[in-house]
Amino acid sequence: MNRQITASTCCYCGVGCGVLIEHDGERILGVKGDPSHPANFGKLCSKGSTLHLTGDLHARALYPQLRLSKNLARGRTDWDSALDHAASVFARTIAEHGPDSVAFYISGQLLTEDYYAFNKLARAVIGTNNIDSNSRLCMSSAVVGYKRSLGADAPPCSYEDLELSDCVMIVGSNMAYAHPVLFRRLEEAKARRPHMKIIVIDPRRTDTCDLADLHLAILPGTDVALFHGILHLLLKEDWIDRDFIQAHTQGLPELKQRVRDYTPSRVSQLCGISVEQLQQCAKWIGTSSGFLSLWCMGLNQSTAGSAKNSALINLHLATGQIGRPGAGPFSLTGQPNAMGGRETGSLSNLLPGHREAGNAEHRAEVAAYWGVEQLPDNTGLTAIELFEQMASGKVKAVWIACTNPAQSLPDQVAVRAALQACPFVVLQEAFHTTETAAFADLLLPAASWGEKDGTVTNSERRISHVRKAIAAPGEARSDWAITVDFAQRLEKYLRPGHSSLFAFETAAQVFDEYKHLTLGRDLDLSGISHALLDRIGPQQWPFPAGAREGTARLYLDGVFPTASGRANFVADPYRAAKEQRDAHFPLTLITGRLRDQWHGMSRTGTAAQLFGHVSEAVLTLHPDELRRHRLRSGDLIRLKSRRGAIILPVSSDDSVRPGQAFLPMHWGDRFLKGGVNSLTLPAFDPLSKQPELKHSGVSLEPVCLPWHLFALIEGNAQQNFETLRPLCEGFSYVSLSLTGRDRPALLIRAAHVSPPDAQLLRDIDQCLGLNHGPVLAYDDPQRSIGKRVRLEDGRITAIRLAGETLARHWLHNLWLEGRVDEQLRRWLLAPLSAPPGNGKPLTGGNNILCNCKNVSLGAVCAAIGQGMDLQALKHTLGCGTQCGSCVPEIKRLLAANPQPVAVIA
Ligand SMILES: Nc1nc2c(c(=O)[nH]1)N[C@H]1C(S)=C(S)[C@@H](COP(=O)(O)OP(=O)(O)OC[C@H]3O[C@@H](n4cnc5c(=O)[nH]c(N)nc54)[C@H](O)[C@@H]3O)O[C@H]1N2
Ligand SMILES: Nc1nc2c(c(=O)[nH]1)N[C@H]1C(S)=C(S)[C@@H](COP(=O)(O)OP(=O)(O)OC[C@H]3O[C@@H](n4cnc5c(=O)[nH]c(N)nc54)[C@H](O)[C@@H]3O)O[C@H]1N2
Ligand code: SF4
Ligand SMILES: [Mo]
Repeated sequence: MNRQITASTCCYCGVGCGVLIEHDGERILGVKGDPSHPANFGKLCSKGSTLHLTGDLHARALYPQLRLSKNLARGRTDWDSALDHAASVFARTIAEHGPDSVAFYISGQLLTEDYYAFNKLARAVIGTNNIDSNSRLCMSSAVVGYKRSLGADAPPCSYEDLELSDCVMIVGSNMAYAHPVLFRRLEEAKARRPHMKIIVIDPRRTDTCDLADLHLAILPGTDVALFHGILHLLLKEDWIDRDFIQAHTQGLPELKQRVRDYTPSRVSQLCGISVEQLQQCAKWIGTSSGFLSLWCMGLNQSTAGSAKNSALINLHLATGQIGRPGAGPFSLTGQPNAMGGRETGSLSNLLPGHREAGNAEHRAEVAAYWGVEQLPDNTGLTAIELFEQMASGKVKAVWIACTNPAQSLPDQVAVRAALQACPFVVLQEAFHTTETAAFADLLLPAASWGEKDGTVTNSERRISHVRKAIAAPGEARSDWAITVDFAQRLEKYLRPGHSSLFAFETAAQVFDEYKHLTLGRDLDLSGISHALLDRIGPQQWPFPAGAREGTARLYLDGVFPTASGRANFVADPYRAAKEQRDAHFPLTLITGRLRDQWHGMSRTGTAAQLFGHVSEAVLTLHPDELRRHRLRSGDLIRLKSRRGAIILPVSSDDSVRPGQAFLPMHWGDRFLKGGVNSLTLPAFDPLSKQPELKHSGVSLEPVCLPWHLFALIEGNAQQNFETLRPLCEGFSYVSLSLTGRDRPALLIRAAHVSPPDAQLLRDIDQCLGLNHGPVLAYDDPQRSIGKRVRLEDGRITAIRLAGETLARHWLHNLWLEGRVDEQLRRWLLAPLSAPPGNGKPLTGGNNILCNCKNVSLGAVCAAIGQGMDLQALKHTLGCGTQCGSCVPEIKRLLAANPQPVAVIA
């Protein structure tokens, strides 16, 4: 076998780590961190280091599929027929209803070249600004924040600043989970320079708080009040930089007026924190020599997202903490190329090169470069509006690429109705399994990680060359190539007789055309090419032609890209989140990330190992809330908002405050019936149009679902998923996950008011391989109880419990251990179902704390019980020694179980 290494980047988060892909030209065999990549210097987190285990081919979209009517199933077709059909439908729709009757909804996970091709297609060929991306759900408040406060959409800092700062404030970001490799860097910096203060501002006590000197658990949505309260104190104590303010800013007088009312006592009340905490926070910010802030979705995903961003940047302007090492407002980008999307103009209101679609001069510049008469001046639709207009019938054809809106947009009931109503839905996807795929009239298979060539920009403005290691499976093609091919076909209808605007043959050519649109702009990257990146490695923009290296920091001279050259203080008032808790919906639901899952789980959900840390969808509530609702951990409840309801188990966790609840964002309808975003609200920020995904008002209701189902089947998890999930559709509660490591299995839990008819259960058993062969079964139809286990080669290979499922933990564990004993045979053939141990979850839990070394929570707890400290745990169990993602959690366990003080005799 011919083993090769290809240097590329990780396809997950905006840290943008370099990876070395090990492959044989056909299959990817392993991944390692790239020691020479300046984003990670060889480190990877639990997601990056398991990339080669994800992306099961059974889940991949391999061939174009088309259906000619909504009530038909899609059938396989070829690329020519698929794209000809798409071009004719788009052309007809545009001819009959105008260019704004079609739309594109794309993604921060596309490469820069893909984005550029889509933009040129929408704006130059079709003449619509209806092109928006999932970055609308992610970064658009940061875009507005930077532009309003500083004049351009540019994070001014570098990762290195995390090491050079004296006070790092992490706001609405759970870096330990969402930007882990960067968090490791901060941990190391703090260990080296313990005087560095770390402040975390998050309603929940997350793993990120493990590093904090101060955690402000503010009430959800109150950040603007907090920042104004901090500025009030900075002004009062004279912890401001008068010279900087004088020379480089404007607008402080209005802001002073505004923050006068944000007194410590008022702010402490609004935010639910103590006056002392507020004062401590202001003091560290005001008196540190280098103040850096890092933020993410806790600020952006809010109806006050733009105000939150600018109120935070105000603090940097007041203290002059910008434009020097170790200082500055540093927005962490979520997706690997959300930055590239902003650069190429992939939000409806933007144009390539940080231009505005609403600016006539900008439109004329781009039109001239593209050689078209004009660009559209109609306002384009943003994500939420786009789906509203699909529902109302105004948008009649939509092209969705590299995003899964039937999982990730808020108010799913409305989103799914919109997708259903839209006459022509094209989906360009790497995986055929997503919730959105069910709505696609045309499914186009896309190449994915390891199979594509292009560039991405990470959070610190650093552009990396993403290299292809292997060919895409089946007939999957690169995104830019699909777009270019479609554009050429559409041009025949819309620009007959003109030469093509899409004469691209390689990704490098697309990049070279695009980069000239950045010439002379704030992000000027006209000096970069794929070849240059290969020669000198990843570079930070601006990188104008002739430059020898990139730019680490912006605004060193205090000159900002505004009309006056001065940065703006922004004096927005604090406005509460849209949905406050009330008598009907007494809890605030917060949504966010898990450590080992990525968004809708199309990729991470194919690797059983990544379910080891958190195995299923659970709502976490403060112990007081459980008591108030008379619930115990594990009980099923109906969680209701004004828009929808889902059923799932609760668990007790004092990291959320009373009055709040937390649910990971990852569980869509495939993994948890209904999906998380059935509950969330589509209300958005007036400037950034970013929806308030973080907070919704919810209530809990008890449910009475006496009939339970538990099933486990070893073997082809994806295939089993696809056959079994539809059979469960009629049950009220349905939750799927994978389990195991070397022998992965699909796990199903379901519950319903009454038993299903016997045929459905037989169908389920059929799929589980439990209708024949070496199966031990006990059925009591009278009581609707049944238990079946398949035994092969002395091991359990499938399990189905129906009626009641008390034995599930015990059986799951027997399966994990590959053990079969007499006790099992006796229990299986006995009429009563009570299992040995009475059905309690296994002590310490089977949950895998350390994914790299496969160390369970139970094992770590047992070792802590024996008196081990972190070093000893690392030494004996190996946990925390590889990617380090589990170290914060281990430290928390250690803190919760103080070691006995050694007594020296
Ligand atoms: N493991 C993993 N990593 C990822 C991703 C993933 O899916 N999985 N996705 C990537 C993407 S696209 C993104 S955008 C980032 C997101 O990265 P983060 O924004 O760090 O992640 P979240 O968990 O969504 O939200 C962060 C925190 O905001 C807090 N929060 C909620 N409301 C408020 C509030 O009103 N104020 C404040 N101050 N905080 C609040 C939540 O409690 C949560 O802990 O992660 C990226 N990295
Ligand atoms: N409740 C709640 N909802 C949220 C959030 C939240 O915090 N709370 N966060 C929001 C945020 S910040 C974000 S960024 C969104 C993310 O939401 P989505 O964009 O829906 O997330 P993904 O599941 O990553 O979708 C990317 C899709 O692209 C496919 N894909 C992978 N590689 C390729 C490729 O190379 N080409 C193509 N064409 N397809 C590919 C994947 O299979 C996947 O289905 O979710 C948002 N939704
Ligand atoms: S931190 Fe993890 S997920 Fe993010 S780019 Fe690096 S390896 Fe990938
Ligand atoms: Mo995101």
